[in-house]
Amino acid sequence: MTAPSTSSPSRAGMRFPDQLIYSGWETPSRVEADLFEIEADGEIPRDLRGRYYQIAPDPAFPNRTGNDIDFNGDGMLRMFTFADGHVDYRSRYVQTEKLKLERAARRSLFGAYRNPYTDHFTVAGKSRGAANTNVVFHAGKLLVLKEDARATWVDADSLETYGEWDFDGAVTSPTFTAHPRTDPVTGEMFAFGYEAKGLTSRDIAYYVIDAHGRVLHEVWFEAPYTSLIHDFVVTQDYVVFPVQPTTTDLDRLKAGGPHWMWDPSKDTYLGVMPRYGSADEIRWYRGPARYAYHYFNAYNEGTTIHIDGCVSESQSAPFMYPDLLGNVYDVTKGVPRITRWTADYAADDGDSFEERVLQPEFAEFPLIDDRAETGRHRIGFTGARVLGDEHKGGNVVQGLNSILRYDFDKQQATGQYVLPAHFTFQEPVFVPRSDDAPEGDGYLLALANNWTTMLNDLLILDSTDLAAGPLATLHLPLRLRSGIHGAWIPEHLVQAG
Ligand code: V55
Ligand code: FE
Repeated sequence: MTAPSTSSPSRAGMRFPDQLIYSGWETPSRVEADLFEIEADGEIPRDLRGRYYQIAPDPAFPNRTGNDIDFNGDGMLRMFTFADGHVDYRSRYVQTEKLKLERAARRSLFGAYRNPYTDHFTVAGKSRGAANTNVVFHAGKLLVLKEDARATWVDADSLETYGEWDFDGAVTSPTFTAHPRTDPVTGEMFAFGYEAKGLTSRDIAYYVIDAHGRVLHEVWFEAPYTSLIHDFVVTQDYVVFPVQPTTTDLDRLKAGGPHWMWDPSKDTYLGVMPRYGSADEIRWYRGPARYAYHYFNAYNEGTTIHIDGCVSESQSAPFMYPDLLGNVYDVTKGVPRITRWTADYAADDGDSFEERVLQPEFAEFPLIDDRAETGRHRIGFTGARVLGDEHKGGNVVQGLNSILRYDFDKQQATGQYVLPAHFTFQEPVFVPRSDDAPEGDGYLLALANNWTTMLNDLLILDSTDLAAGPLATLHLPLRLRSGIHGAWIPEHLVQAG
């Protein structure tokens, strides 16, 4: 049985090649499922009422270059619906322009990650957005995000795709970060696009979008150099753009090379601007080469700004972003650790920022209680990797087998859950126990990869007693390829959307 198609479909059978990124946990799952009443051990808290959305790169076709990186797969949106102690599951591909074109051809037409020079000529100028990195709910819309493209609007219940969303034409940047920040009091969403004037451009467009989805404030400026700006932070009074030496090169792209490489010869710059400021108010603070994919949050006390993230001394994903100078990868330098950067916007004695490593363990996928975002956070959670274990991972460097609770006031870990052997974690999300529960008091939801059965569990942990282990474990009859980010949306917000 073949579906009719307007362009000529490939005659060859479809087969993913024998490559690391298509094997193990990263074997494409590709299943669009509806699952009613997931099996569970333990008691699912009845006050969990809402949706846990998570998005994963899940290649629909083998990449036409014969290999790929994880960050290039087509977005598969997953939704766990929690109600009255029961959980249902749904997954759907985000129907991007890319996926629709490739389905019509029954093969991949878009090539390497963020390199249009590797595309089939028939898709020149088409959106390369894979909608595979994060999911946010703002102003009644569920948006799936990929930082090299516009946001994609999807239905919060059916998961049907409405299409790319440019905020009624107000966001003209062709790129939109996968990590917007939200002020929980004003409902404002802070976002940016980088490479905003085209491939490898230094331009950054910054947007403040109000609670109704209208653009309130917009600033365009140039970074000291073009870099992978995956996340940023916003405080009550400032916004911080981290520029770190994972760099690009147009000639390299034209030759079919990787979009990003790690360049340890360059400095890190933190661009600090008042939250509703202008380009001429940006101050750049300088430090040695560092990389942080993700930050917990940042807050300011007067003009002093504290930025908490998971920072490594070199690129933590060298298999994706190789060293430009050909240095042999130093595993210890690639370990991201909970780290605080501090900068003073009013300082008149130079342009450096302070750095303090707070915790020695490998930590990635940091998060806070969203109710503290842009304000002073005291509690953080993060995926972590207990060193010296024999756990398997999607890749050797980033296998997470633990979740850590970190108290930024006490500057110490105040809870940890370590999975049994042969399990690894995907990113956790936090759900407050109630609207007025203290900061960090609630639940953590996290997919656990069971490497024995090659199936997923979804664990529900008490965020105040991680060591006690899961309150409930949901058992899926599916393997869910490694997701990137997710979000918990309370049911009353979904219904009001
Ligand atoms: C990241 C993920 C991406 C990407 C760039 O987690 C950075 C970091 C899933 O796609 O395109
Ligand atoms: Fe991210």
